[in-house]
Amino acid sequence: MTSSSSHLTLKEFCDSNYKGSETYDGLETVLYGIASGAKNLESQIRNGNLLGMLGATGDMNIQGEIVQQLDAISSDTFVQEFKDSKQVAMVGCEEIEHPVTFGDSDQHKFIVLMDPLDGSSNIDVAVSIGSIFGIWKREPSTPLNADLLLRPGAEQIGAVYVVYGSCTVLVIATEGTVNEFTMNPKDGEFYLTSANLKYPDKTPYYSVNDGNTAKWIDGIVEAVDQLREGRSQRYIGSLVADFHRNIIKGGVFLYTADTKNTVGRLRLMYEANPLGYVSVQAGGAVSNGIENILDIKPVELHQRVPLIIGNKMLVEQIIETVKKT
Ligand code: AHM
Ligand code: MG
Repeated sequence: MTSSSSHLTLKEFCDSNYKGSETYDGLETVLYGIASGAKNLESQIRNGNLLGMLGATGDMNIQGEIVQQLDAISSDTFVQEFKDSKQVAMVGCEEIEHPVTFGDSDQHKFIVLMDPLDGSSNIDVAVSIGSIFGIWKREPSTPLNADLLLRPGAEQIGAVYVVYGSCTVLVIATEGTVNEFTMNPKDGEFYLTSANLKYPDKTPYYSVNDGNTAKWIDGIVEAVDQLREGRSQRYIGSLVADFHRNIIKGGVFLYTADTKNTVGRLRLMYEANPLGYVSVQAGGAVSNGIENILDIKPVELHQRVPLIIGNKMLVEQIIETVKKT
């Protein structure tokens, strides 16, 4: 067994990869903020049942969904971390109607869009949940307005996600590389556990909510039938955890439009764009069935999108099957 001392710490990794780089300088402070927020949340999630922090707040969010106590706590936690970083100019958040603005100095050079707690329906039942972040650059002196956030996912300079599962992992993607860090619960530090992650060629898994079959168009019914051949279905119901399994073990996730979710269910800015960016850096793909999701020019902060994400060959196979059916 290797000890954590044989792994690079997040700080050592950031020092050698981001410090002093023209694009990424300052990003390390944003990443430390995410790591600190994740460590804090990890403990609240593990103890939530004992501390009376599970269950709903009684409020409804902008998405029309019931807000869980931990949704609100995670949103507040990361907003505070980004404010304290003094590097983030604005944050868009799945739980907050309007963007949160921190400062417009030249030092405030990053924009973050986040789903602070993905998989809300799994909070109360001890199943993996996570946090998702897309990171954009803000050029000096650019005015802070909503348009600064409504940019295609292809303009992200990085994306990060955390999975609070049987262990807590933090995955960071920047141009061409995806790196996984695991939290050591003894010291709360994140250590590099997988460098330069790429999807494996094998694709043992597909992830879809089968309960929606009757609502799908014929092309998706056919595409899922094809996926079933020789593969196991794995569906956690927390996108970030399903995505993490598929990137490591191989597979594809889809949540397309159906008669109930006519424009898709998942959020372009908080879920599809950041995970889409990670997927592409790992050699995979992301599509709404028609185009690369990262090329979509967003019109609205909270917009939803059909999502097909994972192994490139499988994403293409699904699109082809839908076209032909
Ligand atoms: P959330 O961000 O409020 O948790 O909602 C998004 C979640 C995804 O994590 C998951 O893939 C999907 O909703 C599950 O939806 P369904 O219960 O319809 O299968
Ligand atoms: Mg979510």
